Amino acid sequence: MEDRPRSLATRAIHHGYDARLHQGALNPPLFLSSTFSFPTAEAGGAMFAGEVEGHFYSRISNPTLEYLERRIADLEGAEAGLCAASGMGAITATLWSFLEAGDEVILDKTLYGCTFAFLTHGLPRFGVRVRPVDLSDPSNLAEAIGPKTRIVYFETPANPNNRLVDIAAVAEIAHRHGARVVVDNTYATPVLTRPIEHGADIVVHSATKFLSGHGDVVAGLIVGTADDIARIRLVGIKDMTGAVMSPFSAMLILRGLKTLDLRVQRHSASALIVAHALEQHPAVKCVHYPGLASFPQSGLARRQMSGFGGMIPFEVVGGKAGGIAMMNRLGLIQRAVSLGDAESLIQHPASMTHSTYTPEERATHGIAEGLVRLSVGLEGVEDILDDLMRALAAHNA
Ligand code: 4LM
Repeated sequence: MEDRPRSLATRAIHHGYDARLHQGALNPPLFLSSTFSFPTAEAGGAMFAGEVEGHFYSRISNPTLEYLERRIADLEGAEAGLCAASGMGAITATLWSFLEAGDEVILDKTLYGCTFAFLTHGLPRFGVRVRPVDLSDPSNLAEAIGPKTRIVYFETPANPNNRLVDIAAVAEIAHRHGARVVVDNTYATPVLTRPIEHGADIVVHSATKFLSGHGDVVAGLIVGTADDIARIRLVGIKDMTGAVMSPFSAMLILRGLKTLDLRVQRHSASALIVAHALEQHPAVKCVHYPGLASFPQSGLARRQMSGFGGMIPFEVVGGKAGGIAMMNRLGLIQRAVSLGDAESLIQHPASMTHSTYTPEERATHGIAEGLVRLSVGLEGVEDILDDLMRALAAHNA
């Protein structure tokens, strides 16, 4: 019988680890070692010179991190993977590795608040030009891209409003101009979208979210070609940021990945039910969920995603004050930033995750002041609905 490729759910549990090499232990060992001894001084020198492979200091590599790097690369369909201390560590290390003064980055208009702050307020201090462009229409990229554009950067779905970017269309334009495409795949995870398959060069993640899934770790991951990942490891992580993941965090993420497929399916199924219920409620002004027929990019969502994820941005009647009041009436759903946890979480982007934008920037970048963002958790969906309906019923009163 011909070998059929294993499913993502199976690879998330098994890929890149052989228990027989570790006394049968089904979970990868935790190598809590900052440094590794050399058999001879010459062997150490050869490792430093890159002539011999091996672990010698955990700011560069570590065996526990290596298991996770192999696994995430496989799930994303990339050649190689790399761990980082946080999502922001992954993003900054990646960008520092490819940019110098005089270069230009094109970024989508809607990005997680700290990514936006790093790109638009941080990088220009070092002579890098940044141009926010609405990439939900790829023709805007064709107009904006130039000979100095090194990187095109976006999230899809984007935080906080779920706007999508057509990865293949953007990659085609970027590559014609010699620019790398970097996609933050935190929201979709490789269960729902694999940007490399659509032409992206590098994928970054906040592994703090769905990948680890239990809200007990802050971490980041990067995948790409072996050459790009080696460069980010040696330049962005080793020398420029030092944003190294702890082996303990890698162990927690490897544990989380075992249930990634199951969890993301459940987050998506519950979110679709919740999005429909919210959309029909008279106290709700609008719901931005890619699985709804009313979502302006629902065609692209169906083409590019195999499910619609657990994130629901919506606005209630009464704008910001209405949204805040509704949040304060919730009992089960926790008022907290972050996302992708077992617990349902709700936050107000304009005063929390996206307070790094000025009010004018939020207005021109499509982030409504009244928007609230729900991360649908793994509780029984009927309990999530009860909590929301109770809070919204009082809204009408
Ligand atoms: C939040 N997000 O939205 P670390 N990329 C995306 C993100 O949503 C985040 C990061 C990167 C939230 C945090 C408070 C799309 C974070 C940054 O937090 O550095 O792992 O990831 O609620």
